[in-house]
Amino acid sequence: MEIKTFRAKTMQAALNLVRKELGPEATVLHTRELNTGMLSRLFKGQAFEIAASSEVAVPAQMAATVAAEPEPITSTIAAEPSVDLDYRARYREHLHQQSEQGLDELHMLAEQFRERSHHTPTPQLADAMFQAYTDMIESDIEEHIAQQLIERLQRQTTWDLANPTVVKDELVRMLDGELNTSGPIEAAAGQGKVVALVGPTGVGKTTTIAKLAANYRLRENKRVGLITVDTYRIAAVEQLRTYADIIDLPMEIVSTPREMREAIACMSDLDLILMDTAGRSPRDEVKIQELKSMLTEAEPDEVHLVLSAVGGARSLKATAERFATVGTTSLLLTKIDEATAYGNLLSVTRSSGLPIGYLTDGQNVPDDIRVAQSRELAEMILGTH
Ligand SMILES: Nc1nc2c(ncn2[C@@H]2O[C@H](COP(=O)(O)OP(=O)(O)OP(=O)(O)O)[C@@H](O)[C@H]2O)c(=O)[nH]1
Ligand SMILES: [Mg+2]
Repeated sequence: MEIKTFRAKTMQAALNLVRKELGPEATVLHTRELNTGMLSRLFKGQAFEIAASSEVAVPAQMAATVAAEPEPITSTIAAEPSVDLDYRARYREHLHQQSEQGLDELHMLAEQFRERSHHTPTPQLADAMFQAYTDMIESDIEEHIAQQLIERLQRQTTWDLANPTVVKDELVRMLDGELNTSGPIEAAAGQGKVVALVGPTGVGKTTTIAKLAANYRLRENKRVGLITVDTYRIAAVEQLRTYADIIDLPMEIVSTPREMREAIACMSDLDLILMDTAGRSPRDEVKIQELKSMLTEAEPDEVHLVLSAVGGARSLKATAERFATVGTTSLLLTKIDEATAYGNLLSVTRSSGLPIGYLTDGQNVPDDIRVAQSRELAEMILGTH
């Protein structure tokens, strides 16, 4: 039996999600209001959760209980075949009432928000701000950042801030101005530019090296070499070698600082040397130090910290902080295709102060990579892309 959970700012919106995903016959198993505390409701906005299933048939007895008492019912409900249609009708009626009540409460909150604001040229102003604020929270932008952005917006007087579209555009413009991108790797002929990719395990370092190598070699006709310092796993070396063979690139395997010096010297007349490294847990201080001594030997021109966009803001920030010791110069964000919201990326760019170089959005080599653009990133982060 599959039970899915849906969340939205209103009960109606959550119900719509249920219908859209599971169809009109979906059975609602449980509803609850999130952020019920006054403060969390004010700052996170109102939110409702519905657990539903398209497979569960609720027994009559249990259904009666649900209709009378809409408390959480867990996935232990017996999947008996007797569907109580009357229950469904009554329960939908109940939800409908709840959703209307939910809307009233949302308006009440918007009213309170408006009263708190010192700059309210029109009554709609706070509504538009409130909407923008809750949208940002839904896009996983951290609360303190969302508050700060709203405050910055409120200080602007030249814009029609009662208009939600203007508010959105203005937020995009603000983030576009704030986000720093580094542009593509510049690989001048014969300069032997060394670019290392570092990061936690499994984030896509090797795959991204292959994408970069293939693009620079096959599309830009650059002379590219590969170095791998990932000698901990035989499979890791083989993975890179497979790509090196397909793209027809020289590859060196390095396991000591001396070998590193030799490998770099050997490839120094190429245009670009891409260096793959072993995934490191940001908590493993010893391994991070090992990586640091290898990189000290290689003296890379650029060190891209590869981070999966699926990670939460806190863990991304902590990872960037730990890897800063190896001399990271930019961020490379992978698995953009797997993430559902991108507010976390704003947190890590702010905390690390590093520019963003590339985004990758799939497993296909060499296609699923692009140079990061601040405008696109701003729209992604605000959920308007
Ligand atoms: N969906 C998606 N998958 C990706 C992306 N980039 C890499 N992957 C996949 O992520 C998995 C791990 O990729 P690797 O390139 O081996 O990751 P790594 O960072 O080199 O891993 P370690 O060397 O073990 O630390 C593979 O299945 C890749 O195909 C991406 O942008 N999107
Ligand atoms: Mg790897």
